[in-house]
Amino acid sequence: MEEEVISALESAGINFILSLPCEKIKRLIHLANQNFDSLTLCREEEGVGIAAGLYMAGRRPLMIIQSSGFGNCINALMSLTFCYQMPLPILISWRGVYGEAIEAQKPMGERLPRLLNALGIEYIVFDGKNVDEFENTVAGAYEEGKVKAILLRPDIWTPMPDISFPRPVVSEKNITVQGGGARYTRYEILEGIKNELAGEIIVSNIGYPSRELYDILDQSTNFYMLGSMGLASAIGLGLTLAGKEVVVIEGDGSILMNPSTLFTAINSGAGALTILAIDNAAYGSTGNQMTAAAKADLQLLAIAAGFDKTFRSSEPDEVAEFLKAKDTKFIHVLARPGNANVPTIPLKAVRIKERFMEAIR
Ligand SMILES: Cc1ncc(C[n+]2csc(CCOP(=O)(O)OP(=O)(O)O)c2C)c(N)n1
Repeated sequence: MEEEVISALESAGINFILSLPCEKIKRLIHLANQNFDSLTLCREEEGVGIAAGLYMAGRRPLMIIQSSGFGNCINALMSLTFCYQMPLPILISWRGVYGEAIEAQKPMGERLPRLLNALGIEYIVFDGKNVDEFENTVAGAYEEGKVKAILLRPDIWTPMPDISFPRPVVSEKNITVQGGGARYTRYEILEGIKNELAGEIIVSNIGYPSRELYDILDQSTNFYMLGSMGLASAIGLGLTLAGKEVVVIEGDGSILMNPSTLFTAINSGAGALTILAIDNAAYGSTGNQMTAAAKADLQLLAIAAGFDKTFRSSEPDEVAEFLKAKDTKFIHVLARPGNANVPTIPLKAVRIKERFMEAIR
């Protein structure tokens, strides 16, 4: 069965697998990872962002997750994939039904078809016999630019022994980071590094970061996030995995929503992903409510995730210097809370996507 599914994915043109495992389909995931470029996720939601980045840079990703994990990506699917009209086929290991033994799988699994209907996501159930329908559904997601789900019956898969591997040794790190105060607002920092950002592929965070960037330096290589809070780094990672050099303009609140993506990025071996974390210790775009970053250290978080190159500064000139190298790094920029008085971005989501894809081709 697994081999048939793999060849159907190949025929449908899939070339990148993003997965978070389910025990029922472990052989399928194992084979998918062997047969395609692949990445194991820390959280399903980030997979939606990574898939968006991969797609916009010309790849054809597919996600393989469990029904519980579908619950972890609903807003991302609506405010990113659906809103920007991007394709994404998702194989969902359908738990909670077919004599499920684990009680906690039932509430989500039993409601999954109704949930998909409510979200306007087309789906089929794969029972092992409808391989053609399976392949058409996967290919159809790309032909129609839509999210499509395939619910995988749990009782059709071949068992497989657990994987075993030696536990890697954790590297010891000699860590010193510098403190320092914040002098400038996000807008002042973006304006101060404008020349370094010109011509770069940029993913910019939801809310004022995107509005301010649009005001300072609108360019077709800017991908403005209009929703999907917490996915800026994931979208940047997807683009990087497709070979692009990317600068992500992040926020502290957004990093704290999906800190896992820092870990996924390093685990992926991503090439040239710069995360510019503008840390104003606040949810700036919603009125400067203080975030947990006020008592934490995002640079240390990046080091913990495995970033070898991290920097901290509050000075735009210094940040501009850090930006010069085209490699994977985390730049922790300390900023004062505050938003510039700039209008919302007048571009529609689909227009942002189309001109971005055209520009980075
Ligand atoms: C899932 C979700 N939760 C909450 C919001 C509302 N929201 C939009 S932007 C934002 C603040 C983002 O803060 P941060 O990442 O620190 O960036 P800043 O605006 O401070 O630059 C919030 C809470 C949202 N759009 N989506």
